[in-house]
Amino acid sequence: MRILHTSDWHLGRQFHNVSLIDDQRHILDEIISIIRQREVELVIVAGDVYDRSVPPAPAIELLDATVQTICGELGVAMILMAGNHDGPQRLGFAARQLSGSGLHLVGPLWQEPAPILFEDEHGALACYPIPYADPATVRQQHGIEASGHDAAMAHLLERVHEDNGTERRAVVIAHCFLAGGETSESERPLSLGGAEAVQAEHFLPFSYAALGHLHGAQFRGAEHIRYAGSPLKYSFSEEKQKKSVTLVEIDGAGKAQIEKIPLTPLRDMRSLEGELETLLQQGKSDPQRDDYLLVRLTDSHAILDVMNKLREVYPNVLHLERPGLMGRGEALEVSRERLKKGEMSLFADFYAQVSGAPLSDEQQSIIAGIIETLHKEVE
Ligand SMILES: [Mn+2]
Repeated sequence: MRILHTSDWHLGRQFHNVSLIDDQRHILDEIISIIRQREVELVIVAGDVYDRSVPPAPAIELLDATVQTICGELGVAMILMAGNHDGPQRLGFAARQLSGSGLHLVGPLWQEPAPILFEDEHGALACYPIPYADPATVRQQHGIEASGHDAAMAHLLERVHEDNGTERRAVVIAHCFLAGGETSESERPLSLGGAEAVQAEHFLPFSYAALGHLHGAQFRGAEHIRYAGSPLKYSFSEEKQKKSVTLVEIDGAGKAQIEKIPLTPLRDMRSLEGELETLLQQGKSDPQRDDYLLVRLTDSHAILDVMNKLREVYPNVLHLERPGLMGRGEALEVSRERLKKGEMSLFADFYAQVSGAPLSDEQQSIIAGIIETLHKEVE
């Protein structure tokens, strides 16, 4: 059975007040091409389908169109499971009615394990989704003592193991943080103070564990206990990551063959560092200048209207840092006299930037007089 494992789509996400819906549409189109080309039989989205529990209308439209293509036109089954960002009741609407059509929506956590059953040339294969639930919910719903995420997950996997037995091949789908996992800034922690970690070894007995939550693709404990990662970068901390989906082939013996298939975004997300003039020059011949950028300017003087200057060349600069200025700012002693000198040098920088020439002695004394007068007025 050929399964495409992906997760953390976060449809409807905004980044620095910019909607990523066009980028998400582009990457889902690419995923659909992979499903066609590689003759995928089942698509698993292991949580965080949407970015929030009440997603914006364009995100719902995009998911609707995607499901229509994958399940409707291609006839490929899908499991869409709730993660910590999803509203489980909303995501699970009409799940029982839709499952007959090959669309399996998994919203709130089950009371009894509820496998989704498939058949291939080797026989039966069971998929067990474990949608995200906090330990308090698991405790209350299952009447157990579990104090944290690890104990709660251990209990749920124990139930799955009992339900499935040892003969049938089983894939577990979960949304959790595995101990030792590498995090990114775009993940919302599942609990404060590090109590969120789950031990990877609980997942060892299964053919494959399709995990969601961590946005970088990685495995923990064993090759078949794996995060597919998000299909797009959702923070600048992910700029070095290469995003992908994971193709998993489960053979007759229940062994998983794993292949990562890289994805190419509409616009990449990366950072640039240097002096303004250099960056503007480079940008003119940069074929990727539409990328989402974090710019770190190393210039040590004040510059007027920096963001607009940068955006003339790089239209999607989302965030600006000025380490050059901050370094100098920290060195300044905040005394009255120093502050006055600071104003003068800031103005001198500004003047030189705008006019291309330094202040003359006469101009300097005029500005010094004005600053003096302003300070007196304030006092
Ligand atoms: Mn996520």
